[in-house]
Amino acid sequence: MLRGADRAAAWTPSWDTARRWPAWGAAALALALVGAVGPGRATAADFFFDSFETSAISTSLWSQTPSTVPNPDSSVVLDNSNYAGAPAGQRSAQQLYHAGTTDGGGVGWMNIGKATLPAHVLVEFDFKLSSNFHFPLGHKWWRSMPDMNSGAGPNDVTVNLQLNCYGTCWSLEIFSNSSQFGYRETVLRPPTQVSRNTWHRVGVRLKRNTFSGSTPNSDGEIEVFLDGVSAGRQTGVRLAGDPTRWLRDYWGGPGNYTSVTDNNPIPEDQWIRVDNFRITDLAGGSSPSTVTLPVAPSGLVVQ
Ligand SMILES: [Ca+2]
Repeated sequence: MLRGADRAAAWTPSWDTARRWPAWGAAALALALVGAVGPGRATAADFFFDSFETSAISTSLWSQTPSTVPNPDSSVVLDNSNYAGAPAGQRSAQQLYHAGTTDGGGVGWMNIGKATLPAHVLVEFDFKLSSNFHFPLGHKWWRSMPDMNSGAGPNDVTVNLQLNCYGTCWSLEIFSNSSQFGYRETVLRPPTQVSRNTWHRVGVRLKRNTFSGSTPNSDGEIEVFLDGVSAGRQTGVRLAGDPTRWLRDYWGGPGNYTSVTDNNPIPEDQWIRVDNFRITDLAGGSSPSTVTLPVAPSGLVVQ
């Protein structure tokens, strides 16, 4: 098993975008086999983590500043994630969606007004859908912006992860504003398969583009994972159009059920449970990422 530092370093090899697993070229294999002995190796660290083991959604971990409005459809329930390797516990968070809903049902735990996210970040959470879960055409699963109170400013980026196509594709959507360099939209839409009544883990990796002075370079990266396996990745992305504006506020799980476009309302009450919401800083630190990268074969000699 790759250790944390190795996992973080393993982000750098070139991935085969046509396959679900990285192409283990000689350089990548050598990188995996030499271990954490190289100089200047990037490491990973938790930026945020909640296993929802408190009796109610923690107001110290989750902030909806300036106004905290409890969502009556958000709660903590006795159902701990049993995703492989998940921490032991008893509880998870639940978002209830009522019968008849065609839109709305926003997640009731958000972080607003706290620290800016790392420039290279992995956001993951375990989730379970009720056995009667009815997939809409589109469903916003995670959202992040620099400032959710003010909305998207003229130099802000908005990131949406949606479970679209009636539950058969992810849609990772980057809306990058720049008053100076124009608007840029990037959509990554890999196919997926999400089963009900089973704990899964979804992940989103975002690597902010660099800048030449104040000019944004199109060298950012975005990626979606399901159960630790890359579902799709895109390079050459402009996420930030302004070096002073980056993601800060975010949801803690799935929000709006958006079936208003297909007039296909929820037939009966259903829920999504979330556990082990984790944000990992892939640019620095020492804690391991929880995305399971392929393990390099042992006993091989790299020529
Ligand atoms: Ca838990």
